[in-house]
Amino acid sequence: MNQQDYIALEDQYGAHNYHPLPVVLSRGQGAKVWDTEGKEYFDFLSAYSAVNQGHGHPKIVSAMVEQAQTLALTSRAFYNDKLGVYEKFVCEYFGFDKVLPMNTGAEAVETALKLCRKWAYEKKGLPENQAQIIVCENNFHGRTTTIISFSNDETARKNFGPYTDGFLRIPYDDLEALKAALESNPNVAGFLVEPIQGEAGVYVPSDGYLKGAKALCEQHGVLFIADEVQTGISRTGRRLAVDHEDVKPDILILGKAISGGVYPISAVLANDEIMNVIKPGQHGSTFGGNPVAAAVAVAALTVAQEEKLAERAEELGQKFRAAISEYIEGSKIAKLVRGKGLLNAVVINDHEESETAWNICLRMADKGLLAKPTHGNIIRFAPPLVISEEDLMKGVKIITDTLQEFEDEAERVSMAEVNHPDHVEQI
Ligand code: IF1
Repeated sequence: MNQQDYIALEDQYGAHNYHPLPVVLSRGQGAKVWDTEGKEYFDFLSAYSAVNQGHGHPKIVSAMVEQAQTLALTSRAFYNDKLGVYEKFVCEYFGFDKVLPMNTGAEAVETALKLCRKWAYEKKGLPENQAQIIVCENNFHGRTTTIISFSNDETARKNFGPYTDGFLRIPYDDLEALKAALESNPNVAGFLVEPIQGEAGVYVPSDGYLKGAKALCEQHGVLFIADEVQTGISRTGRRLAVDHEDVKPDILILGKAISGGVYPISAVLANDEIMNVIKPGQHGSTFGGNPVAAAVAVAALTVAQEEKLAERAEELGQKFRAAISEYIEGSKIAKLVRGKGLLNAVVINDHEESETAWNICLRMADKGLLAKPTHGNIIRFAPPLVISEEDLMKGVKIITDTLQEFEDEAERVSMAEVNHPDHVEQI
């Protein structure tokens, strides 16, 4: 089968809930992936930051294979010899009393919301069914019915109603708005926030925002819930993005790279006074905390630590932004680069519905670099954190060469317009 055949299969038999770049991948190693015809690419998406440790990491893969050959799934109806070991490891790693293991990011967000509400009724004493959770505009926390209920992305939520109640939405990166919401609503149980908004276009809040938000939550006896599904596990140059401001969330949500991308694993961490409100039968999952997941997560977190991935992300991220900024200074097509660590985005100087960012991604793929637009005019760049500096800089060259080609083409079109306005109009 050739690439078109594979694409045709997905097109015919798969639901059309994605719009992939026309690249068919069949192998990955470290920061590189290869398509079915053997063409090599730098992976600057990392499966939306799930593959921080690089494709096919031998320690993570062998932990998975060995455990799958030994015992894969018991359900939580019985104890197993891997779960407790992982739970102790992850709690000590992030400094919490307890963890609740789940599988996907959205499930972990749901878990955090349930935990927060239950805590609010049983510990804070809110009247039953009145708890409110504050969320931010342009949030992205997953795809479940409840989560999309508090999204303001019409594509994600339209015609999936009726929606779940109990959420208040305020502007992101706005402490005054948070303060006002907390002061005017006595029934607030928690504040759910992404330390950097990923889907919104790698929107980094002002310095001090997370610290200020945590302080306001503390003042009002409200739980600060950090969704680090995308920003966690060393991606932004610290173990967690909240570490940049020394903020300790009351509830921490992890997913994606806690498995190194080989297996769906997510986790919710909290201290006893919160986590202990959940009793047997009140929450769970068939696969959550299974032996393969437990072994994989220990290996993936160990790799992040041993290979100093946070330090690498910090250092390489600065080099990436410096190189791209230098190019952007003289650029008409790229407006700015922003991000932290190796979670970055370039904003294209065009309106949100334009095809420019998509076309740039197609051209970069031709040249051997994979990235994806978000919101039409923003391109996210998030390579695996194990990428070598040399490969990162080769990636930068592909990005800037491609942008330059688009500048030159735009220039030619506008010159043609000046010289032959009628001719251009016909095109
Ligand atoms: C899709 C973006 C990334 C997340 C945060 C929870 C989840 C996610 C902060 C849910 C998931 C994804 C899922 C993927 C696209 C994607 C994404 F473009 F939307 F922003 F990563 F960049 N919290 N993010 O970012 O985790 O249930 O998927 O395991 O198409 O939905 P999940």
